[in-house]
Amino acid sequence: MGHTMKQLLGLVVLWSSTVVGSLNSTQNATTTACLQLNSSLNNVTLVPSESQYLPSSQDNWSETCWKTPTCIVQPLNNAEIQNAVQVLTEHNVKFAIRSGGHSPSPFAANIDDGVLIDLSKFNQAIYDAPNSLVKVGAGMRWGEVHQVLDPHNVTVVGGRVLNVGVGGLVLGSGLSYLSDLYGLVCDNVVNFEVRLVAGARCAFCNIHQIVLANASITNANATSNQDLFRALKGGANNFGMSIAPFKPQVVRPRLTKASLGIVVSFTLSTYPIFQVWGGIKTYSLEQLPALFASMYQYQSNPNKDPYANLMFQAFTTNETVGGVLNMVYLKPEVSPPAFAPFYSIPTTGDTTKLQTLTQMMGGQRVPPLTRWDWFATSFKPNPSLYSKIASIMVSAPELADIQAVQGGSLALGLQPISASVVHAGAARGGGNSLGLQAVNQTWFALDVGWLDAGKDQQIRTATGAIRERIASAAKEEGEQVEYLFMNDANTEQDVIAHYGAESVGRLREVQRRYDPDFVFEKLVSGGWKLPGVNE
Ligand SMILES: Cc1cc2nc3c(=O)[nH]c(=O)nc-3n(C[C@H](O)[C@H](O)[C@H](O)COP(=O)(O)OP(=O)(O)OC[C@H]3O[C@@H](n4cnc5c(N)ncnc54)[C@H](O)[C@@H]3O)c2cc1C
Ligand SMILES: *[C@@H]1O[C@H](CO)[C@@H](O)[C@H](O)[C@H]1NC(C)=O
Ligand SMILES: *[C@@H]1O[C@H](CO)[C@@H](O)[C@H](O)[C@H]1NC(C)=O
Ligand SMILES: *[C@@H]1O[C@H](CO)[C@@H](O)[C@H](O)[C@H]1NC(C)=O
Ligand SMILES: *[C@@H]1O[C@H](CO)[C@@H](O)[C@H](O)[C@H]1NC(C)=O
Ligand SMILES: *[C@@H]1O[C@H](CO)[C@@H](O)[C@H](O)[C@H]1NC(C)=O
Ligand SMILES: *[C@@H]1O[C@H](CO)[C@@H](O)[C@H](O)[C@H]1NC(C)=O
Ligand SMILES: *[C@@H]1O[C@H](CO)[C@@H](O)[C@H](O)[C@H]1NC(C)=O
Ligand SMILES: *[C@@H]1O[C@H](CO)[C@@H](O)[C@H](O)[C@H]1NC(C)=O
Ligand SMILES: *[C@@H]1O[C@H](CO)[C@@H](O)[C@H](O)[C@H]1NC(C)=O
Ligand SMILES: CC(=O)N[C@H]1CO[C@H](CO)[C@@H](O)[C@@H]1O
Repeated sequence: MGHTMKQLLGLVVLWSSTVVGSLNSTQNATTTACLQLNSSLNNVTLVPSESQYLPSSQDNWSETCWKTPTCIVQPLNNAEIQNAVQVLTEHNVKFAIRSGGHSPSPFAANIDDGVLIDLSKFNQAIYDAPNSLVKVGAGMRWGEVHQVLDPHNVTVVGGRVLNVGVGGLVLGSGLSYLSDLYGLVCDNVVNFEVRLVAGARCAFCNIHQIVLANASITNANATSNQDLFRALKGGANNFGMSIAPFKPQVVRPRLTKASLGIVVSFTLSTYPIFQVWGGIKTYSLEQLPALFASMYQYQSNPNKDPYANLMFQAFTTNETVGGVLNMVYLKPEVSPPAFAPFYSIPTTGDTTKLQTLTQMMGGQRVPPLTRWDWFATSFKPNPSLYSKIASIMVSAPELADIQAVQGGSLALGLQPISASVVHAGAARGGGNSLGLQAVNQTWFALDVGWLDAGKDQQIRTATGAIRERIASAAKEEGEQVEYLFMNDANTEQDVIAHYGAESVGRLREVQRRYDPDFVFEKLVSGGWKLPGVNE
């Protein structure tokens, strides 16, 4: 779009606000901040009619997350990110932050009547071979990270689907095909780089005003800001957004401290894993009981091979898709014994072969649906529970409510987590926020996809009810596990409360230390929050 057109649109914005005068105080502050950002940053998209607005506000995985921010800011570098955050806090404007945009939680990474910060220009990965580390920009997709690492025959503990973003996945903990060996994705971060804006809130003169003092960079790692390092591992956007020690240069009696940070890069450990055996085996739905039984056998192997990893999904509402077993052995060894429990079940398709891990992950399929949501629950593996779940998933009355919606499609996901995931993660040092128990467990996910925008509530109610049936079955069997995997959870699930009282207490303490008035908790309002904070 040419400058003349942009100026014209700018005039329209100013005209509508001054002449029509229809903006309330919140909208006025947001519009004012957007105009100020537009004058100081390179890439600010102001109004819905600008050509870049639609692709950007809808640049995400699920249409349920398409919102209408007042403007979209795409900072190009650290100076711009600091500038953006300064302007937003000065005007007390609500905002959302987006990395890869793959969270299906509607306001986690997008916003109505607020500002969307799009981190996609933080897209550099720098490999540090001597230290086996890679510094990854927070706005990257995992596929871009592998493009940088593949020439060196190394990999990271990262997401299992290449198109997903780095930022949200890491801050939500992150499950990887390498997790039995090295723990969760967040456990493999050795440094979080946080760009921060330190400021002070003027307590009496104007409740909203932030007096800005300084802008700098902070590292959170095993030796520096350890409390923040630990909090960020599972702390979602609560700490990425709101932390750093504040030392006002001019101390005024009526100022309380406040500070705000955005994670701009993650330094991750790399590992020499490259050629693997793996791919997808598909099954007809009638094999569901056999698949559940094999899954139990696989999980109860007393010498579970940590190089073997899998993720099972079954689309019980769609015979055509059926059961989908993504499996990978992290060495170039065909049909290893670790997967033996599955080999006798007849398949309807099989793409397993020797290939690179990146190629294997590139072969993963996601059905072509436009609206998505997820619900998580966790339990210990148990054959009787597994057969109850298999039966719920084909007979729950709510399945009909899902199938009645255009494209309505429900998948169950079984993600085996061995106790060694927890031990391997702990061995990486620094701790995390998750409150995991070192037991064998299954992170169960319900993924629901559909097409009809008018049926969001019907779909969510039905899926939530099926999740409740499964959680109750786990409770009846005495196999319930408290932890909920954030990256598979529904926005209504109080994920952080499930980290347990000790972890929540520690997170609250870190928050109290840095942001006692919850200023930033309130400005970044979407996604999973610390329980009780706004009470
Ligand atoms: C097809 C598919 C496959 C998946 N596979 C896996 C998997 O293998 N393992 C796994 O663990 N998860 C997986 N997920 C879930 C995924 O981890 C979450 O959807 C995650 O939120 C995606 O991260 P993102 O950066 O793309 O998301 P976004 O939607 O951009 O962000 C999610 C949340 O993180 C916050 N956030 C992001 N970046 C920052 C930052 N730099 N600072 C502060 N806050 C930030 C956002 O504000 C938002 O609240 C998958 C999702 C999809 C759609
Ligand atoms: C936004 O910035 C562009 C480019 O700097 C400028 O041409 C335009 O006038 C600005 N828009 C408004 C409404 O100020
Ligand atoms: C916001 O309100 C102030 C004070 O009333 C006014 O001067 C300004 O023009 C308004 N800004 C916008 C963008 O509406
Ligand atoms: C301003 O208007 C928006 C959009 O209609 C509304 O969501 C918000 O609550 C209003 N805020 C105030 C302070 O009135
Ligand atoms: C500006 O940002 C939009 C998305 O917000 C993007 O499509 C576009 O390529 C960016 N332009 C530049 C010059 O970076
Ligand atoms: C990567 O591995 C291949 C064999 O799989 C080998 O030919 C190549 O030299 C290796 N590259 C590096 C950088 O080690
Ligand atoms: C920020 O603070 C640091 C250390 O207190 C100081 O060295 C630096 O000059 C300050 N920067 C600005 C922009 O005030
Ligand atoms: C940890 O932070 C300190 C202080 O900023 C920094 O000097 C050090 O290099 C960081 N460590 C790592 C592993 O990045
Ligand atoms: C995990 O399961 C294996 C196989 O049943 C068992 O040998 C191991 O003791 C279990 N570990 C824990 C901590 O329960
Ligand atoms: C089942 O899935 C296939 C493949 O994704 C799709 O083409 C088909 O439309 C789906 N059927 C129903 C009833 O949703
Ligand atoms: C830019 C981008 O990834 N957009 C995607 C948003 O989600 C829809 C539905 O899955 C995709 O078709 C787009 O490619």
